[in-house]
Amino acid sequence: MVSATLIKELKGKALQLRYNLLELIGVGKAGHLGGSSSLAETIAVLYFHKMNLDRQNPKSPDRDRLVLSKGHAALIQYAALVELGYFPREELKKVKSLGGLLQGHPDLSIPGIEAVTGSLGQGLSISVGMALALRLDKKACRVYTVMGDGEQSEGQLWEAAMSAANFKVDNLTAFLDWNKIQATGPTKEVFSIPDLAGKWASFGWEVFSVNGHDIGEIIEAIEKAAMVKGKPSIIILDTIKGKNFSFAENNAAYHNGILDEAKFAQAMKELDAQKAGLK
Ligand SMILES: Cc1ncc(C[n+]2csc(CCOP(=O)(O)OP(=O)(O)O)c2C)c(N)n1
Repeated sequence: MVSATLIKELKGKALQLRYNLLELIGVGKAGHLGGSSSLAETIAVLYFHKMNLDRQNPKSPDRDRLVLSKGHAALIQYAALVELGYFPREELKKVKSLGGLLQGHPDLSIPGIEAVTGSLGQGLSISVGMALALRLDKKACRVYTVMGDGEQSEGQLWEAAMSAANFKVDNLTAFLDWNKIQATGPTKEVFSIPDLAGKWASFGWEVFSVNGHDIGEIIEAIEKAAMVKGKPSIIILDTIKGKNFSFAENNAAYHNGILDEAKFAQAMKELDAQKAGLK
């Protein structure tokens, strides 16, 4: 049972991540709000509770790794890395600008980023390699990787899924952000992949399904996944794309949409209301 104090603390972190998303996106610029905000709770749990990290040394060999396979949602990772102190806050305003540190997709020049991603389907292969290398080095670290549901149509991903099962990669936990919407519309209309849980199980993975906005459920699934021996695990996160921004929820227009001044102000107001509710 996860303590109420911890849940409250991590809810506060998830809220801070969403404020950081707004700072990153700003007014009048395109930004991946939808698929970033669907991950806020999971990213908060990983970076502020579960992952073993050394804030003074982001490259510590004993760190846990997080590979964001759905690299277009980099903003949610930047939102967390800045809170860990991996780069100065001023960088948030310079995202995607010449001379800025933060690229539109994850890049190895950014402290805390483990892999270059953005071409969908590659992050799981990278993660399997990392997990195997850590096993060879007899390191107790875990590798976490986050995929999207639209991304599930990439063939390379299933090759990686088979190899992870074949090599019994049990130091790897994957997440599937099942927000049911991809870039241009509902995933089931763009490229339908029914029974994702059944597919992953049939590929030899241990499958957990949780409410991806419920911090207690996420923590419990991560802990159960860490106990699984002899096979990799995947946690399917039932989420809402654009979560906590009413105009963006379940709305493909905010996959990589632009916030005008009115929408930005509304988004801020909605987060402020949530903040007041957390007190
Ligand atoms: C190989 C490849 N093909 C196409 C794209 C363009 N693209 C960027 S995001 C996206 C949709 C991804 O949907 P999903 O995985 O569900 O992400 P989420 O909705 O969670 O943001 C696509 C097709 C890409 N980045 N890589």
